Amino acid sequence: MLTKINHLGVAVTSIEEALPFYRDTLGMNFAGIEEVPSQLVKVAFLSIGESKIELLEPTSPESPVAKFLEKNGPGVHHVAYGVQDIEATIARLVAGGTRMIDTAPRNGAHGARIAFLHPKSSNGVLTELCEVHQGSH
Ligand code: CMX
Repeated sequence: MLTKINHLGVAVTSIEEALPFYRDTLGMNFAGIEEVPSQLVKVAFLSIGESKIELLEPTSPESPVAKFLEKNGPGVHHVAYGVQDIEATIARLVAGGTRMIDTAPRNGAHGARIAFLHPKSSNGVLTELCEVHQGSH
């Protein structure tokens, strides 16, 4: 069902301020910034080998990431798993009693189709399913 960890999401108050640590101090490859209006966030992508980090900066006080920062401060926000068939994975999770935030996929950054599980159903870890197609990240 899951193929690998696709990325870790890290909530930051400012991508501009956080980026030098990941890009310059850790030496990760910086692949650009994209706004995801449906999630009210701006996202910076960094990679090292197969592994990716997304820095998430809220674009509105209504953003889930703004609420997370208010409550917890900056830090790890979610774990995203790659899946081959997101509809089938959602259906399997729902059938098993998992509480989903998204019962239908929505568009994430880089053309991926994504869906979040509720952290109450995943031991307090906000969990994302991520169906990525060839040519996107
Ligand atoms: N990790 C773990 N727990 C989280 C969390 C996170 N990232 N965000 C919220 N929670 C917890 C809260 O601590 C709270 O727990 P308690 O009830 O024990 O206090 C509970 O979830 C409800 O949180 P809330 O602050 O009251 O906020 P909301 O109910 O308004 O929203 C949630 C919570 C998870 C439904 C919402 O944040 C959401 O829909 N998240 C998914 C979408 C998202 O985060 N998008 C940004 C990522 C963009 C991308 O990668 O593309």
